Amino acid sequence: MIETARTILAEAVNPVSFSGAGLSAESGIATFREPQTGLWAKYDPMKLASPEGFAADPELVIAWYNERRRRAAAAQPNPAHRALAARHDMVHIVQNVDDLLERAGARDVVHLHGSLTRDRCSRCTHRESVDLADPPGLHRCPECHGLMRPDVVWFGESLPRADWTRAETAARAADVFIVIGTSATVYPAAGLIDIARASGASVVVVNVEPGGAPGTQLTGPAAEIVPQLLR
Ligand code: BV8
Ligand code: ZN
Repeated sequence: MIETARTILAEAVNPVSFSGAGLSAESGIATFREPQTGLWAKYDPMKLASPEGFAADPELVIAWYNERRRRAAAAQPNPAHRALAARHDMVHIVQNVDDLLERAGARDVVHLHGSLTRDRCSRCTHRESVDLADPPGLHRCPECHGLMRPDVVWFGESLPRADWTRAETAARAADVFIVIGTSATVYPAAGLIDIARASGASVVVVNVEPGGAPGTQLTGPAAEIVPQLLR
């Protein structure tokens, strides 16, 4: 299958990548499907990653994000991040909020769901960059005194318009859409696969689990498959 996919890619004029938590799994960053480990095992990410969760217990939500920030800071880009980052001809659309693709050298990354590397005010447009290795605790906006929160998209929140537009445009223009390490369950992000296919793109799926989104299936870990696919 890898040869079929490599042929498809060799002929591609406008390949685009679309990835989820599986891209960073081999860097040691837990995916959403895995049960949260340790302290967080008793919490539901769907609740913590929501405005309701933050309103109910802002300290807990900030502690969860800061734990994830520290893990992201300690993690290293894996060979899949590096193979993607080397392809400056490709737009990389990610659902992940870590910065491993950027740390691998990628320049054109579209974060559909925001980034752990920034905080934003829950009331005004004030934003701050965050040192993932040493993130601040719960604190207030210096401009309006609103609570600062991670600059990520929570469940029930709409995606940043500019990022969505860039991703949708890229999916429509793609002739090959490489779907890496995602369960394709969260919308509207997962809808990009249908948009790409409807616009005539060939879909190549890299996932440890067979099945999932229809397309050329490359079953195996991203850190092994993606470098072979893109070399
Ligand atoms: C919106 C940022 C509306 C935060 C994330 C019912 C109730 C409430 C809401 C909804 C509902 N039905 C639908 C919705 C909408 C909801 C949604 O889709 N829910 C789903 C669960 C049904 N969507 C939203 O709420 C979105 N907003 O709709 O707003 C609106 C509209 C207009 C105006 C106002 C409002 C916002 C969704 C964004 C949520 N934020 N992340 C944070 O990270 O903390 S989502 C988060 O979960 C990720 O970003 C990602 O998108 C998703 C997890 O998916 P994956 O990345 O795929 O990870 P997962 O663990 O699921 O899968 C890993 C895959 O990798 C697996 O397939 C596995 O096999 C594979 N894998 C593992 N290891 C490897 C591997 N593959 C290769 N190699 C490996 N080594
Ligand atoms: Zn503010």
